[in-house]
Amino acid sequence: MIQPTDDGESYELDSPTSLPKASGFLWNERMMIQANCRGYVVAQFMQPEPAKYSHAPNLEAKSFMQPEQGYYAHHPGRFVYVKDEATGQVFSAPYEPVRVVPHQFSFTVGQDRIRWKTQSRDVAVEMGLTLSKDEVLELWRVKIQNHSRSRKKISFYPYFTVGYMSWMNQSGEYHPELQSIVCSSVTPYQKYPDYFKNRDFKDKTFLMAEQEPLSWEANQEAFEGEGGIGSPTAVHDDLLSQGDAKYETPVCVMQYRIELEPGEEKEYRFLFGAAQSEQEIASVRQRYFLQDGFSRAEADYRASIAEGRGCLSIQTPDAALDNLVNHWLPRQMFYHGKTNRLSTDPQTRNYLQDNMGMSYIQPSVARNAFLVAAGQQRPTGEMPDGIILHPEAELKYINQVPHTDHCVWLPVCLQTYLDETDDYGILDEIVPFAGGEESASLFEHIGRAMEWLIQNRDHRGLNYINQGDWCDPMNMVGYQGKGVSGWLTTATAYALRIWADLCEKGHRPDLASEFRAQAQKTNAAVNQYFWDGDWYARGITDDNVVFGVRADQEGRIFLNPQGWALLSGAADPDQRKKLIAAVTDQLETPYGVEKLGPPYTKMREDVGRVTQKYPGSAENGAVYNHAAAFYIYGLYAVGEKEDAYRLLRKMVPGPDRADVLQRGQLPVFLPNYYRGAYRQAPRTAGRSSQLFNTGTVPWVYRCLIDGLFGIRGGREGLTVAPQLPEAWPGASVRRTFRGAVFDIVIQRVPGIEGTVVSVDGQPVEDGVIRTFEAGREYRVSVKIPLAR
Ligand code: CEZ
Repeated sequence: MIQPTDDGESYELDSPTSLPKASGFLWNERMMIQANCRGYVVAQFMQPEPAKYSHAPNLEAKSFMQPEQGYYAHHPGRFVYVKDEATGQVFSAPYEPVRVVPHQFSFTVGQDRIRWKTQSRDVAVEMGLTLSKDEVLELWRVKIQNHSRSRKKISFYPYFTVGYMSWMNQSGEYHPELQSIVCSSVTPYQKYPDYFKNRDFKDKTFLMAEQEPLSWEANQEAFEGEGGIGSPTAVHDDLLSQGDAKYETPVCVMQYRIELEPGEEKEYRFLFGAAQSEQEIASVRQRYFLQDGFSRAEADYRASIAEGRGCLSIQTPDAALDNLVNHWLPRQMFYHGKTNRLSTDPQTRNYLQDNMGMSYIQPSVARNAFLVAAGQQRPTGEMPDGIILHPEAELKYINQVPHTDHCVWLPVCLQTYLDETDDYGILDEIVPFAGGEESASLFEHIGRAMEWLIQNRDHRGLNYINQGDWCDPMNMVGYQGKGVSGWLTTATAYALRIWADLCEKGHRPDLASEFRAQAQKTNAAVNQYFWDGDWYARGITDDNVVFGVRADQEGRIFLNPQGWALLSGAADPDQRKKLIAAVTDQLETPYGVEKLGPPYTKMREDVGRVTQKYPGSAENGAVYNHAAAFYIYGLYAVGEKEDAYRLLRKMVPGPDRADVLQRGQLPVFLPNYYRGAYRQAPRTAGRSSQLFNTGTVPWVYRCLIDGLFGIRGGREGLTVAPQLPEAWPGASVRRTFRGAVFDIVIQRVPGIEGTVVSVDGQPVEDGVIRTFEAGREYRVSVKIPLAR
């Protein structure tokens, strides 16, 4: 069914129907494309705001990437119809829209390409998709193979959907001089200033062929005829009608008629993408086909993706986890760090966490991001809801709703950057505040952010939530200006604790003790007002109602206050035991730990929009992997390694078939959630959102580095203190750190209590490797006690 290729770099699925939504994604700095095993595609590019070149078949809402996107017959996609000229039989690759059950099928998701192979009777079609390094272009290879023992006469039709481009102006026609079908449109607008904003838009979608087609069709309806998309009339005709579209929904279909000897195959190359003008399309043709830049572009793209290698390569008893960590987590982290989720105004918390992840891949990118974010901080210390990344950009969607948590992420995310690089010099960088009236060191900026968190509180010392904290749709707890967040108050205690440590390490012990005292005071307030006896409450509403407590029928327990109370130090050993038991008992499922439970089934006007989300979806009680990662990081922080590993492992589909089928995704990315409501709606529990935009990945990577393998950087060097699950006899890790490479072998041995570390045979007393040089490799032996 599904298996990684031998080199682990790709994952293969052998059926278009067992995991119908299984998908992979590719990206570059301008665009992103998610393609599923059946040929359906979601693609968008930046100009500078997100735009499409392959649209839905009718007007579609502009929104951010959504979870659990449904597919339908005319959903945008990339397909190849094949007609056996002798028998007239038609099938389509990869599977949609004709849905002939293939004799053989494979869907292979790789690091820099996605491939499909569909064989119906004795004709096979291979389709391969990759991107260029920095253009809005899809690079396609289509190979037709004759697996019969006789000569075959075949017509095949690349069918690339364009959809409903514009209610103002849309058309399509074939341009022989460009060997392309070019579909033109005008992005709709009504205010004249938008004309000047839109006039350079890439409003053309084109399918370009390297080999001249025998015929073509640019009119969707004419192509389908009465046969419909499942059996288009035009494919059953002898030749496509060479039609155009005139304010009609266009399409890109070409026809090739070939004769293949037994065992013979022929390959064709195509480009599909967006352009502003025919001149631009002509230059693409020149560069990619007339000067054969196609293969070079493929190689450049592969190299650009390979730059996203992580700093960990592991070999453990858990092969599926190894594959995810070695081949897919860094890739997903790199995507977030390089594209900022294709937003010109990423949410501040997302921007900081996504770049926290880049600390493990390209620290210079992370460094720049911390300075960019600080440069948009208000002189009051408050951080904005979004970070503007383009001069024409403005704060949109959720960034227009005031949230009060963004300051927390500065020290929490910077800590990872400093652990990896020891670049404390960044704290001396002078950065202006928003408005540019005043500038100060990054150190001062973060200090003010902490002060802002300390003062943005009520009389009880609890942090206001306004219209949301980390949980975006928790928008009615504090919109009247009195409601407070249990999670944010606890997270503030953790941030103050981290900042105190960084002040200490940054040679400001005076401030360190001040912030440490504030952290303790905050933890005390958390215990006074939010401890419910067995777990921590989620918050207190404008009407002073505590929620997320035993007394609640719905939303009785929330995960985030529990995880962060482990991190902030608010929970003492007895409270830890109780909250972990409560989480295990009420929120743990076979698919991971749910964000809250029981999910809300009706609106709570003193909590907000989160309670209106479908029970078990997204923030309303899904296995929300970002929140689960926080909790797992908290478990490692307090040494609860068995719970931590068990929950970490539940994030990865499989290994058993039933689990993979229920989740419905390939383990090539971590989705933002798996459906929850396991105790209420088991039929849908575990289903993947298929949404790979999520802050989960950098936190899972932190769990691996700071927790499971315990190979964490710090001012002194690399601290080695693994927390392997008891079931593992050992593990080996190749860790790159500050330019050096550490080959670490961890083994359980009898007769020892603690962890014994040696480097190249030399014992390292306290497990901190202080002396090492960039460019050198070191053999690290780590001996740990036998399993209890
Ligand atoms: O967006 C995420 C945010 O990007 O929701 C997280 C939040 O911490 C992240 O910063 C938890 O709320 O508006 C909505 O209802 C959406 O559900 C967004 O909150 C959510 C979606 O994942 C965006 O794709």
